[in-house]
Amino acid sequence: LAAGKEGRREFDFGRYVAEKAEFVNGALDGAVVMRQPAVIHEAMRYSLLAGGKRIRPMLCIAACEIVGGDPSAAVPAACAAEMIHTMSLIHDDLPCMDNDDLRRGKPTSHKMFGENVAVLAGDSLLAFAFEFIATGTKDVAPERIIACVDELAKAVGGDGLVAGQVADIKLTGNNADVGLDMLEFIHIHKTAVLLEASVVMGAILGGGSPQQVDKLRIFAQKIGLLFQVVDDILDVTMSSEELGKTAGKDLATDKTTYPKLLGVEGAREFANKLCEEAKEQLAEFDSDKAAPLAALAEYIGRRQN
Ligand code: GRG
Repeated sequence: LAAGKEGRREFDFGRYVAEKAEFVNGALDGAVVMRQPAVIHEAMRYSLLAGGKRIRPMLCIAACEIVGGDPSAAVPAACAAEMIHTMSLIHDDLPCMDNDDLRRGKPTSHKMFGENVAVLAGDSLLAFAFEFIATGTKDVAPERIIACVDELAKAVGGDGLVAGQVADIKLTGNNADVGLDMLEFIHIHKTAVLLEASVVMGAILGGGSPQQVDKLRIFAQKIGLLFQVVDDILDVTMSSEELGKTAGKDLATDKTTYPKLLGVEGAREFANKLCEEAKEQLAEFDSDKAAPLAALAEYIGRRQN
């Protein structure tokens, strides 16, 4: 926080994001070090350190701070959330899933290392995420560490990321009947649950009360859905520019999106509503400590990539 024009303390979001991203990148770099077998550690590091906005670690650290915790308590969990996010991207890009050649502007893991190593790099990042929380978290009561592991594990498996991915896969090529409920199921599970786990882990590790954790969970659920609604809007508006017409690719094809179901304006209104409802959850926290999470919600609402 810096003194503003009228002596009011203003939160410098750009600086916060730059500092936290640099810090998280350093922590990830130190977490997965080169060792034998070299190829697997090289592949893990390749994807983990390939850039990315680091939204999940930032949410985790900011949630720790809002409840008055020492941010260092949340760093292993913040890194673990990014490891799991990264492994889900590696697997999502595989030929048996989305079959993508590029991720974060670089060749995908299987393009660089082959499919077999890419699968294993994802698997080892998943396992290491939990190891890193268990061995790296310091000065936190063991019950709170176990609660974090539980939270993260639930976000990954058959009730989390995997559930969202499998629902998405089963719909491929069969999009005509997808309604808002199914769209939300996929988005909540593919995207929102990991954002939720990131926030909840930070709040638990920072020493948050059950009531504070509950409020922050609702905050995270709102921004998780917001993230995906904005993603859908970006898909449409970005391709509109490319195509030079008002309807973008998702309005022109079968794929169900929020703009397709609600119209672009309707989807924007829904996004604004989610952002406001998320920020309402922060009302009872100290406003200085709440500034990073509030700014992250706004950033997710107006992001351009
Ligand atoms: C978790 C065991 C396990 C398997 C993976 C493949 C799969 C199951 C799930 C797919 C999940 C997936 C790809 C969801 C999309 C998530 C998403 C919103 C990605 C984009 O996130 P950003 O914008 O990306 O934060 P950066 O690159 O900035 O990190």
